[in-house]
Amino acid sequence: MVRVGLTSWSALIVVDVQNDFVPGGALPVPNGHEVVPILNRYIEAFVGKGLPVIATRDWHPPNHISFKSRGGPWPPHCVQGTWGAEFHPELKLPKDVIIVSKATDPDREAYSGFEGTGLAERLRELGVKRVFVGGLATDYCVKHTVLDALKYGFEAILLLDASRGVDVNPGDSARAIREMVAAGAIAITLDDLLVG
Ligand code: VGL
Ligand code: ZN
Repeated sequence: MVRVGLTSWSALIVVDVQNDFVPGGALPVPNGHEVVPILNRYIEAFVGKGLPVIATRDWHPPNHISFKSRGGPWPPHCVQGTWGAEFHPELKLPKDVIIVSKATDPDREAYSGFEGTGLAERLRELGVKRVFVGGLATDYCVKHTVLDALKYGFEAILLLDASRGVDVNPGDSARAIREMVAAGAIAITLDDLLVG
């Protein structure tokens, strides 16, 4: 068991828990809906300590470069303003959640919540040094968000129980977890959280 403290310089980053990424959506992550009740428990812990909660969302224009119509790998998903781009209805985001929209440029893919969003500066202004990251998908946006957090000098805690992967190729999620840990991330589950 790893024990990781919910210190006063911690923030939670909930990655892309949107209708299109759960079963029934346009680009479903297998069992993606399972992260919702677990993330709600993490959210409760952070809100209880008055710590910031950030929710990223994939927020594509209808002609985004990642869509098959433009030669990209994905079916259209998370198009700005559509039902599929809305947060999962059972995700209990606090009223003062910081929403970060990403991959809004039609001509650029952006898997990381830090890419082109100003998130690193925003976190620094809040005095954050440690980010806890969970959501969808482990092998894409969670991975790139965790790796960028480390690159920007934050401590990154990967929430294993609150993340699920696409696994386009079998083993992608397991490889992504190894890559994040090799880069310096600490992988935990809810039991490891020291709320204090
Ligand atoms: C994602 C594929 C395409 C993600 C976003 O949120 O992990 N994956 N766009
Ligand atoms: Zn996308």
